[in-house]
Amino acid sequence: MKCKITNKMINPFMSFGKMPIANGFINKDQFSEEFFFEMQVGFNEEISLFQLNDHPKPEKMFNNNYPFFTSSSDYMKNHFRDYSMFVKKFIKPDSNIVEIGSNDGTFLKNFVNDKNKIIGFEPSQNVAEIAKKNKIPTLNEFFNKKSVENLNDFLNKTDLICASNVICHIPNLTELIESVDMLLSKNGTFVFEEPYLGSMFEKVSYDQIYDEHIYMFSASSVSKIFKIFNFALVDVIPQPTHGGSLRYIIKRKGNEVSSNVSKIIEYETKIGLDKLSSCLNFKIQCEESKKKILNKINSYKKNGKSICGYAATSKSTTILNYCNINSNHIDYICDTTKEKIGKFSPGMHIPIKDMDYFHKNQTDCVYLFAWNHKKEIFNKEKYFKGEWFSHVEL
Ligand code: DWN
Repeated sequence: MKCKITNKMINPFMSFGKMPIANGFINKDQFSEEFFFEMQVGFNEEISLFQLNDHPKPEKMFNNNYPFFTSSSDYMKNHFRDYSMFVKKFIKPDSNIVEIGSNDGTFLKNFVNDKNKIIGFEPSQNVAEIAKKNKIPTLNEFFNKKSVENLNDFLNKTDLICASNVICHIPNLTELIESVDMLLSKNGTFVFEEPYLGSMFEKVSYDQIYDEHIYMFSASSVSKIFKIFNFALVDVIPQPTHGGSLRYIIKRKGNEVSSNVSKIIEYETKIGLDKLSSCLNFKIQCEESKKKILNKINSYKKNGKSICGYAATSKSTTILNYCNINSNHIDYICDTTKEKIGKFSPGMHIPIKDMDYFHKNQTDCVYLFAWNHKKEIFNKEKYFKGEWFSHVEL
């Protein structure tokens, strides 16, 4: 595949095999027409960017039936309230604010009572509808040059653009940054947070890689990419969300840069996060992780234990399909999302049940697929007497 920023060929270093749409939960009558793509990953050393070799068209993933809602986690709701407090230092009482991939409006709702003019871009119609119902100004569109070019009130007049767990979903980073450039005021700030490549390598949480996650960023890659477009990474702040994320603060070139940036880039260089060699090491660790989890599950089964999954996350699609774990291993996956309940997991077709089912049917062992929400979930399920496990350390 050609890198969309440098236009150079990148050779994939690893394949996770055939993958379905990570959030493509389906009914039985759709099994035969399910879409799959070969999920290979590559690394562009020139800009230190970890990326998918190929990905389904965005419309195949983000449409009228997107089943992920930011508000499904109380912890994340609090996180977004704190995030909104953090960004207030970048705005005036009447500043314009844009969010890219605003989902159900969990973040923007923290601004609706202020004098700020806000707009969220959300391409999944069912999710955008929820935000609109909650009176959060939302455009049901992908964020690109075409969708921003007629926003006269916002062009060059937006003091703050935010995004969370979204920039890695956008294939054309060049157009993304050019669209940000069209909106941002002279002293405007672009803040986004994403799962961190360094945390994924450390935890061997390869389940962060799926169709929607086209890129895994680091401070090194973000700094190099934005430099090409005359922007600068001026600060970077680690976040505990999604197993370890980084919050990137971007401004037009010429602004003061925090020492956090050079510190983290030095650290990344020291551990080789900017080199293909760490990816090759990660590949070996993924293969070991796969063997380990299969041994664990097979040993539970041999000992007559029942197993279910907890939370039908996008991430679980990668684990189940890469490790070939199906309903012979896992009886069902419980989840709180009504749009997933009653359907089957992508590719492996494990039934999705509601939480009531989980509480009424005592299972011996539970694969925690939402390991990133373990604190919140363990707190809710403190009366569960069985054994929790996952491919990452709990
Ligand atoms: O980037 C993305 C992240 C932010 O959200 C998207 N590409 C899609 C999605 O990924 P995910 O599905 O892996 O996200 P979570 O937040 O790890 O998991 C959400 C799922 O877990 C939902 O289906 C709801 C479920 N869940 C649950 O059943 N009980 C979540 C919590 C916290 C719970 O207590």
